[in-house]
Amino acid sequence: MDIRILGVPMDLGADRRGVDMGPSAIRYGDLATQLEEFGAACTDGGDLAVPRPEERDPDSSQPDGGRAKFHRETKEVCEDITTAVRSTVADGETPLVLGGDHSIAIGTVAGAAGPDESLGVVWFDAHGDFNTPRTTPSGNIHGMALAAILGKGSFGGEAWAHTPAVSESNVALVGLRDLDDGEQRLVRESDVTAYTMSDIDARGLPAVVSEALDIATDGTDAIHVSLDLDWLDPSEAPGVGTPVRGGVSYREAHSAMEAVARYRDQLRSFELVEVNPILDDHNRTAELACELAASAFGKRVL
Ligand code: 6HN
Ligand code: MN
Ligand code: MN
Ligand code: MN
Repeated sequence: MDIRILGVPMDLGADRRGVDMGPSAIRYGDLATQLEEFGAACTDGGDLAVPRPEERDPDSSQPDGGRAKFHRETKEVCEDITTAVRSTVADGETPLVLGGDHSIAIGTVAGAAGPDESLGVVWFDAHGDFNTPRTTPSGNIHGMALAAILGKGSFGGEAWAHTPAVSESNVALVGLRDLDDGEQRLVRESDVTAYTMSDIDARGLPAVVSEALDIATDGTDAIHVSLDLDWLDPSEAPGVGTPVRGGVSYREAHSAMEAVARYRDQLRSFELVEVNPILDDHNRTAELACELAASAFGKRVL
């Protein structure tokens, strides 16, 4: 498998500064070496340019009364991500996109989905990222990323990235434990499948993850896997912008990524987001992100 690393030092979609340093911290965690150790060929495509929030006006207000901070800048960056991901796929390589906050997924998914194809998505996260500019309590686009991908909400007067390649019935969220009220309603009304931490408690992680992968691969041409590091319990992954107690354990996270690796022929793109080195404990979360990527791309003990 040929992997191309693409860094997106993006933090316009989140309140707390620091996730823009995620790509650097993950590379410092020896990502490329870990992938090459088990035989993956790995190139680094460098970082995309992202404007600094201090240089811009967040200008969050939307014509319909909603709020989405830095929506213009975020759209521009996402277009660049889409272009970079598309050309990576066209070159026969698998994009491994390093965030940055979760808003980058809007760009990644649009680039991963070919014009006449269908794409399934598995979204590992404590959060639903299913707000719209009208339901958001924060105005932060990282909390709206999945909704935007599915064409929900109005940004600058129109739906954002509506990616026809992604059908709600092929989207699975795994590990939810923190949803805002309006967001909860939108998840319920949608056709996505949402697994909460309670589902994982009741059924066990392997059963839930295998069902999520079934949903994403059912009738689709390929899948995108988005891994928000706040999916893990903060005791394992303290370096994230929006930690929530009660997440999955170190072993459960590896088990899930090993399940992803069983579908690596269908794995179109993979994403590591929300690593915040400022809040981390000696780069532990970034190193964990590297390990989990290696598991997802097929690293085996034996
Ligand atoms: N993430 N639901 C909160 C919001 O502001 O919309 C938190 C979102 C967190 C997003 O972790 O990718
Ligand atoms: Mn701009
Ligand atoms: Mn997220
Ligand atoms: Mn999250």
